[in-house]
Amino acid sequence: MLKVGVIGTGMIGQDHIRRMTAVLAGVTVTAVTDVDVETAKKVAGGLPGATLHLTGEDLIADPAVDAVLVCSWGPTHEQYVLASIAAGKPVFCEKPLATTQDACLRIVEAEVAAGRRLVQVGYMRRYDAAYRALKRVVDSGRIGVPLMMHCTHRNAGVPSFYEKESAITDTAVHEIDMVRWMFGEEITAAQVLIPRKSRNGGPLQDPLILILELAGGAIVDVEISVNIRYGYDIRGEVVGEDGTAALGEFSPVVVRAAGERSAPIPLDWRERFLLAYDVEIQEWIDSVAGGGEPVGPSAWDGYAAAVVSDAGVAALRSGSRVPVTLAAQPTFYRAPLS
Ligand code: NAD
Ligand code: ISE
Repeated sequence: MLKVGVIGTGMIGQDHIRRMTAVLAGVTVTAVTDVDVETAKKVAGGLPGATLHLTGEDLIADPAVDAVLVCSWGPTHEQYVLASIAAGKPVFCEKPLATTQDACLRIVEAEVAAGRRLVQVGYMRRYDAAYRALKRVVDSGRIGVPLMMHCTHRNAGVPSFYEKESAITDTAVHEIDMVRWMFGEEITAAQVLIPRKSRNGGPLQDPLILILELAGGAIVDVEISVNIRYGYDIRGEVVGEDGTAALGEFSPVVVRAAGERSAPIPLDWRERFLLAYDVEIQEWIDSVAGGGEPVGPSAWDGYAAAVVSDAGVAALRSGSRVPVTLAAQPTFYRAPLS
């Protein structure tokens, strides 16, 4: 039974605790912490036998914690991931790995120095049945060489701490990781187009279109709308030389009534990616239980996504096309992107 400590008991922290206690196998949540002590106390109250720690560092040092799940805000990820590596404990870090590429590189360097993989990053689209099916079609060659991909990432709304740059660093960063995995190639440049501003966007520039260039010449466009109001809508279509392949519609039911055909739209990421998170966390548990290494998105993947995300932010601010340059990849990470 893998004993997991959770840092950050907000929205996704509570959702991962729910799945680890009620859905998944081979795991028990033994400790929690949050700077919001009242919330952490409430969450700990629902976990018989779990310890409430006042700091993330105390939780990481707890002998009753075999592995760490970091679900706190992005700017706090680096300190907890580095402390977990120093303690020799596997750490699953929600995206982004860290909020700057320099911080991600420090994590990469610490993991390489530790000499074994300890870090996995929460890019859950790689575990989603629809994205996996789309990748299987692309890899099969059935639609020919992929030339373009059109992506849509729409949120009904976003929290009040969300900033102009968050559209890239917090939202489109999922497409940045997914595209590297889907095409098996690095992203080489980013550009941002700014359409007419939505009246629902408040102080944000909403929507945005992010254009990503890939090493092999394919081009990907990502519509990012984070105040679309009607629901959470994720789409993707790959255009190949001989055909196209797109993610299917999410809804499990279609209603025909009163002269209309309708289907429900998910409210947010928890509903749309419910099963992907289940598979992602179960595979992580199974891989690290008994001293094994994680096999999902690595610290290098977290670093590569951060470099592209930084380029996207620079492109948003400057209006220019910004090239992406990655550091030399340590041989430690030289495995296929898939
Ligand atoms: P949230 O604000 O609901 O929860 C974050 C929690 O972290 C809060 O309770 C906050 O008090 C706590 N916290 C902040 N600083 C801390 C610190 N130093 N130590 C301990 N706790 C601290 O946010 P959320 O939506 O749950 O997002 C958390 C992380 O998960 C973010 O990195 C976000 O990008 C990521 N996320 C990923 C997905 C996904 O689809 N994979 C979805 C949502 C959020
Ligand atoms: C959130 O943090 C997520 O990761 C969701 O998957 C994404 O859709 C949303 O835009 C982010 O704020």
